[in-house]
Amino acid sequence: MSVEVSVVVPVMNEEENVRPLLEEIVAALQHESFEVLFVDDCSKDSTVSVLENAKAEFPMLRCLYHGQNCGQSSAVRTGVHRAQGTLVVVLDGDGQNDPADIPVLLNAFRHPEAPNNLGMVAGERRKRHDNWRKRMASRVGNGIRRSILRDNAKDAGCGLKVLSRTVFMELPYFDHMHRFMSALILRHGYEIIYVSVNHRPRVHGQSKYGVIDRMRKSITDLWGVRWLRRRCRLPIDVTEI
Ligand SMILES: Nc1nc2c(ncn2[C@@H]2O[C@H](COP(=O)(O)OP(=O)(O)OP(=O)(O)O)[C@@H](O)[C@H]2O)c(=O)[nH]1
Ligand SMILES: [Mg+2]
Repeated sequence: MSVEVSVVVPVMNEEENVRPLLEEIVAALQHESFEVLFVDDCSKDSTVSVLENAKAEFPMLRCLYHGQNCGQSSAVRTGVHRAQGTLVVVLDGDGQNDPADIPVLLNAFRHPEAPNNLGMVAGERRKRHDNWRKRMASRVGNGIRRSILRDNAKDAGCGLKVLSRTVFMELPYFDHMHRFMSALILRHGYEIIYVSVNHRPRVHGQSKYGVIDRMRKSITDLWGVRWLRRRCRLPIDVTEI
């Protein structure tokens, strides 16, 4: 059966979250032809066996495992590379993104008045359910990134996105690229629409990123992405005669 939508979920040590999240994704997409790819990044807990056990019950579930821990961006890349759909939905595996928002993003992507060169519909979290330290760091980080990259993204850290698979395949890959999707997509001449989405508290498991570590890495990457954007020369259209 052909698949139109591929949902890609990067996970590491999310044993209690994957099963309820899978159920919510399947419920949200009952009117779609879809697959769900969970990409496990060498978890140390029972995430993989929980997914394996769910396979018999959920025929649309695909499970991919990294033999080495390579990071969230790498897991997203693996999932998108293996995806069969023309549209890819990416969301976090910790249950903080609400799968009920997926149809809203898909409708925005397919809307008859959506721009022809639409590359991505990205979520923006309405009300963050994170602690204040994280919210404050995120606000500062978003402000600095926006002023340097001029990418117009208010909430680059929101994990929920719908992308054209071919657009993702054009983007350069580097560790933590998932935080710079808007800037990278604009670099390639595509448009982005932002949609306000729900955000939920993390109920199980632990956050994988510390505030300071995340900021340190993001500052280095910021200069790299700025360089990438400045060094991009692509034609708006190509004509064959
Ligand atoms: N595959 C893979 N996934 C990861 C890795 N680190 C985090 N993730 C997943 O990426 C998603 C986001 O990670 P979180 O720890 O929730 O980080 P966050 O949502 O950016 O930040 P919080 O606000 O702290 O939750 C979750 O599904 C994690 O399991 C990793 O190294 N590899
Ligand atoms: Mg999270």
